[in-house]
Amino acid sequence: MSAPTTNKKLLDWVAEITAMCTPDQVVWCDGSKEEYDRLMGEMVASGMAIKLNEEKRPNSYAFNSDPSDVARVENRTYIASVKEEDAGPTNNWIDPVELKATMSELYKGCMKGRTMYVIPFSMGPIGSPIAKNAIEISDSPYVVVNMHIMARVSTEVLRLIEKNDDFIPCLHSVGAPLEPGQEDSRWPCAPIEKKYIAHFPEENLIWSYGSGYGGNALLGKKCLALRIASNMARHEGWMAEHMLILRFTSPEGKKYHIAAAFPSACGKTNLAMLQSTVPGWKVETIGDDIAWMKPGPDGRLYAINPEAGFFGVAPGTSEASNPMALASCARDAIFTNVVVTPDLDVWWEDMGVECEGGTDWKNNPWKPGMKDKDGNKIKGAHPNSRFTARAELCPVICPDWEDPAGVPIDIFVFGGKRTSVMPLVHEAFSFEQGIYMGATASSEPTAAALDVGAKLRFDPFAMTPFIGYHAGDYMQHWFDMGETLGDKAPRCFYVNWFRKTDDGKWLWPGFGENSRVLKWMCDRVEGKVGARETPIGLMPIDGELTLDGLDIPASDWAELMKVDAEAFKATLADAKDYLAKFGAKLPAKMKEQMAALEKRLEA
Ligand code: SAT
Ligand code: MN
Repeated sequence: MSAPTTNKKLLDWVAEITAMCTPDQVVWCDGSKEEYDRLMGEMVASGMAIKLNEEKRPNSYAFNSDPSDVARVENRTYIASVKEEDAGPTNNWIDPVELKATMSELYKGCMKGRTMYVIPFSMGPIGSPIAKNAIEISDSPYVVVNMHIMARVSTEVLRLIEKNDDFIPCLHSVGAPLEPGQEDSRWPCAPIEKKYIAHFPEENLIWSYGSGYGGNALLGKKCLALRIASNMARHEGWMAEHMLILRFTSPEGKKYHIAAAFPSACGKTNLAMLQSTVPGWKVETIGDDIAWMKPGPDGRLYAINPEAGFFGVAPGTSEASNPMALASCARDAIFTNVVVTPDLDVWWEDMGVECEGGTDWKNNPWKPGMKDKDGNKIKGAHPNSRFTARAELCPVICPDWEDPAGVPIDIFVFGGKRTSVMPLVHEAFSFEQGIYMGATASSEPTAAALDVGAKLRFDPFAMTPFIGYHAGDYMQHWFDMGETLGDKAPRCFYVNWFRKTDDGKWLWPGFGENSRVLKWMCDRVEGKVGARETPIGLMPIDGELTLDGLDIPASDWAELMKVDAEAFKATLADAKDYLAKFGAKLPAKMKEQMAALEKRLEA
């Protein structure tokens, strides 16, 4: 196949990788439907993909991964900056020269017997001033079809690369060369000790080896749009954040844009597609995972969703929890590691529908309630099984979700999962206190035996595994952005949907009812409601956060709104311990925030 570009930089890079990886052939991708259908056809023929029932799940496919390759591998993920101190305490570091030597050895001949795909893609609407052009080279056809959904794969990107002579190179191999005559496995990958997810921030370069799953392999997502982009953003004066973006519109038609950061398993995708229970107020989705934000000409912060699809966790997605996500994958979707039913549809735990059985994610016959030899229930779908769905199919996708200029952010929301202490909602006194809230976002350790007695788990801005440089410098970048934005900075709030009573009952109904909290935030922005000052921030005045139609006893509400100064002192002490690991890079402004909070709690 002759190369469909004249860009020398790109041709040289492709030639260099071809010589190193020695694929049987090189295919330049164009993102067309024809290409998608052809690759799916080939994968169905090879047994890697299952074509689902055309009536029930049109144009959709299921895949099962190798049981060793089911999620991101954080302990094999590296920020290979030239200086170790630039990777900081939240990242693994290897000297880039050493890591390149190790990985080059692995890459040598690694695509033997395979096709090498060259995938031109844009993160963000093609040509948007906030978007980035990139090329992923991969030997996985599964990666190609997923990239078709998650990014904008197009030859138009080649035209932009020719014009700007610039792209972000992303190299990926599953790390499983084939000898002549050797039968391929259904999900080729390399053993864990050979997996590397490597980032070279000084070169804006990504090298991934050995895994075919999710963020390890779809390099536009966490590797580019968060780790590499966060580092570019800090130098270029913008922000790459692990945030959903939504539009919340009032009955009068006033639009508010909210960006929210939550650690995993806190319902980010559900909030992004929330169905409002506040009469007349409506949520529209712009993104469910990543926000790229830049100050606009009017000095406000404008956000785009760099992705084109959702790579959502399947288990727990139901008509009750997130009907909009279900609708998004009703057709044209890819499912990985779910149950395939005898009528060739999909199923997963807590989907809210009965299942008689089928083939589980390990390709074994499966029935609900089945137990292993130790008497433990066997799950049909892997807990990290996923749907890959086109954002445009989401029934509540915002009409402006692809606006190249982005949407102006009014509100930042931070949060974590805490069954006690943290109230339902509080607002920061200032943007700088908002940064403190984001930086100390925390969740309780799980009930797993090893965690008993453990301290809170901190996950600053839900970015711990995704900050592509020193986390102290990252926090300083937030303060710098605050200075740039001045009084145009978004208002900051902290929420906790997960409070429980002492006997384990949820205090707050959650899901669609969370819209009541969002409405209170918009009323605050609008100056329609006041707030009561507490040591930790500004909180709703009773009656001003609407509870109409909810059956919440006054005592439960009091509990949801309680600020226990002693408990907060303990949380602050934990936060100080955690932040100590940033050493001299902990911003002075963060220390000021901690001292001010301490003083307010003592008063
Ligand atoms: O596998 S991904 O990194 O894309 C999803 C996730 O872990 O959040
Ligand atoms: Mn995520």
